This record gives sequence, C-alpha cells and structure tokens, in this order.
Amino acid sequence: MLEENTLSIIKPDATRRNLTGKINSRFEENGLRIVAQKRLHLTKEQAEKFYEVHKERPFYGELVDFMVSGPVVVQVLSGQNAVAANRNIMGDTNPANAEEGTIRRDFAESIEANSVHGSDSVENAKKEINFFFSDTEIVG
Ligand code: IDP
Ligand code: MG
Repeated sequence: MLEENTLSIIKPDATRRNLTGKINSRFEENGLRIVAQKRLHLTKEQAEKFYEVHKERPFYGELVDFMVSGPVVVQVLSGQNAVAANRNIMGDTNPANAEEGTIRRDFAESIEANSVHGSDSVENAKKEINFFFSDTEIVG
C-alpha cells in the first residue's frame, strides 16, 4: 500500500463557474482525502515560478496569464497511489482526449482552461506541495 500526497489545483476556469465542490466530490468519491487546502489569487511571479518547467513551450505566457485570471484552490490530496490516482481522475490534458467520467472530460473548457492541475510524479508532488504549504498546514 503506497500512501502518497499529491498537489492539486482547481484552476480559474473552474472557480469562475463555481465548480469547486463538484470537482472535490470526484476526489473524495474516488478515495482521495483533502488534507490541506487554500483559495488564492496567484501573483504573476508565483504562476511563472510554478510553471517554470514549461517556460520554453509556446503556450507558457498564455498559461501564466490564465492562471492569474481568477482565484485558484490549491490543495493536497492524500491516498493510495495518490499521484497516479489523481491523474486518472483528472483525465488527459486535452479534454477532447480525456476519458468519459474524468474531470477534464466533464468540466474543462479547452486544453489550456482544463479545470485542474495534478502533480505528475512523487518527486514533483513533494516540490509542488512545498511551493504552497508548510508541514503544519497539512493535516491528515
Ligand atoms: P498536465 O496539466 O496534464 O500535466 P502539462 O503538459 O504539464 O499538462 O501542461 C501544463 C498545463 O499547460 C496544462 O494543464 C494546460 O493548462 C496547459 N497546456 C498544455 N498544453 C497546452 C497547449 O497545447 N496549449 C495551451 N495550453 C496548454
Ligand atoms: Mg503537468
């Protein structure tokens, strides 16, 4: 049994449409537990730093603008194989390719405004969680 933590972000397209509760129900119904959570309006500097790995990609500037276009909910999800489990619940980056019943298939507006972020490895999850949360803010 691999108990893990992963970082989840509910993106501005979803908070704007008041989908926070609906999205979080998907995580809870699928066995993940929200063990830390805060609603933030990211600064441009924070969004640029968070998505630094993508800075050479053509969509980087637009992605940063999108991520600061409204509030986000940053949260830590905990559970067995939480990193992979969260990615499965989210679905493919492009909602057109996402499987039925996934968050992105059901809620995303576009490949960019795709409602949720999820860490893609255990190593990146640790870094991304530390980016937003101190240890005392994570309560399992
Ligand atoms: P992921 O969120 O599924 O891990 P990444 O490839 O890490 O996908 O891309 C990070 C984010 O950048 C995506 O969630 C999406 O918001 C945005 N993005 C990815 N590919 C494109 C694209 O081709 N055009 C516009 N935005 C994109
Ligand atoms: Mg990614």
